[in-house]
Amino acid sequence: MVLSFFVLLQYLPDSQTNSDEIIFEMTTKQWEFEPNQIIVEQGQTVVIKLQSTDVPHGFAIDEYNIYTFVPAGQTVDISFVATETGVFEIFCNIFCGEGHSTHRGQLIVR
Ligand SMILES: [Cu+2]
Repeated sequence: MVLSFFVLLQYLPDSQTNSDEIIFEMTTKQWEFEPNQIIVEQGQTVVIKLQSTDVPHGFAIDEYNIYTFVPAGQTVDISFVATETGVFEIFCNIFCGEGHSTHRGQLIVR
């Protein structure tokens, strides 16, 4: 009985999620993300290769607890599993100049 419960816990996540990985190349600059919208399927592992082409920026999605710093001119890899469906705001969380408050994008998980 204990054993079968343990086995169920071990295998349930695999049967419910899709293990696909999807990779995006994205740039960030004053004051936009390009592309500024990414669309993925629930359960996918999302990898975003994000390059800042000017000053330091941030990449944040509150609902996914993602807060990443992107140094000027560098590329960082951001990876997460898209567990929750919905429309989520991507925003720059590092002050980057006068248009900082409009430095936004969108993640759609469907
Ligand atoms: Cu910014």
